[in-house]
Amino acid sequence: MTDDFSPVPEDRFTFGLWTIGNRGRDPFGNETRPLLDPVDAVRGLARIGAYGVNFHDDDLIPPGSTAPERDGILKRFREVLDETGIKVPMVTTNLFSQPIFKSGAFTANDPVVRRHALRKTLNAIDLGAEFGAGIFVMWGGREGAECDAATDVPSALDCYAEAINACCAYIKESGYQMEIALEPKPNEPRGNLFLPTVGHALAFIHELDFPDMVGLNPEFAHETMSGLSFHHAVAQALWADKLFHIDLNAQVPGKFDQDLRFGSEGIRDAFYLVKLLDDAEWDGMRHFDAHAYRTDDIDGVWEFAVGCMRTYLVLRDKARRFAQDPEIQEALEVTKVKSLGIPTMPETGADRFERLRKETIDVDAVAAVGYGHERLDQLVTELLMGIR
Ligand code: GCO
Ligand code: MN
Ligand code: MN
Repeated sequence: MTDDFSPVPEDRFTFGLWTIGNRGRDPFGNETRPLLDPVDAVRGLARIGAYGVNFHDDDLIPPGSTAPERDGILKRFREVLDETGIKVPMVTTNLFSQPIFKSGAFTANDPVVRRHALRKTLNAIDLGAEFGAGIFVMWGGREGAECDAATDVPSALDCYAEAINACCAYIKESGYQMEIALEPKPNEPRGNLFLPTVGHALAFIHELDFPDMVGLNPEFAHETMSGLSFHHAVAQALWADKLFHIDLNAQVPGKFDQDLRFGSEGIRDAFYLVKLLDDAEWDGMRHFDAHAYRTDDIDGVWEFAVGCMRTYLVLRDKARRFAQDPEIQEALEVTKVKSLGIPTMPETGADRFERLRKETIDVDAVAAVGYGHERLDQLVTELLMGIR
């Protein structure tokens, strides 16, 4: 079936090998799906209209592969990319699965572990460059603590910064066109993770040696786990020119990291997010970092992937209707939202504070004005429910 909500590569939707290849394992249960060959994953993505595929080093090249095995895997993968036109916009490194990283990678107390993590990351950067990836995501899955006595947060952050500085220097010295996107998360798998929110990560970037090369990869589920608005977090990242990449999925607040199909929960926040990206004409990759319910087989996986993209396109259509709906536009006038574009103090000159002070207004009259939020919010609700 092809309709107005059928994705095409120009929509810039991407998936990770680990997302469509997710086998349904959870802390209580084993895999419910067989391995998905990366070559079949790429063919499937091309079939459903995606733009690209992203991967961790270990997703493509299983740890322990010999050099000839590695060459064979890369050759097959390159061939299927050429055959399908699927791109590799982002790569990342797995610094969380292997036991050596049980107490952190870039922030492990033992410098032997930190050096091992850095070596693995430099190799993954090379791998990304080989496939033309412009974004390198860093999610510090094991950077954190349960036993706070066993770490020292400021020193751990120094180590975190040192590793990122080294990666930036390596990218520059290698002549690669690549930027780093940090992915904040509050907890899981560690009790507390370093750089827990978009706000923490934004502040951290300015302490780095090459702040221009480092931005964010915010994730819907991660901010929601902290009880924060994802739409607001992304808006601030955009405002700071730091939205380098985005991880889309769905999450219920107060629950474990669910990685649900985009829009399956939190549809309102998802709507405002899509509207934000569309209004800003943001041209980055819409990456779905989510996976199918473990109840499903491979057919369900492709239903899931198509569902993520269709929901995004439906919400994009709603965002455009929002802009054209006369009643919504009228209600927006009442809110005075466009007046945010008026500077508060346009005055210049040495007497500007004096002029501000001299101005008189009718405080009670201004305070008595209603802004019509109830009407506007109901109109948005009706738009989302499909009757506008
Ligand atoms: C998670 C994270 C990961 C990262 C991925 C890319 O909660 O497991 O979201 O899926 O996004 O490792 O770095
Ligand atoms: Mn996640
Ligand atoms: Mn993620």
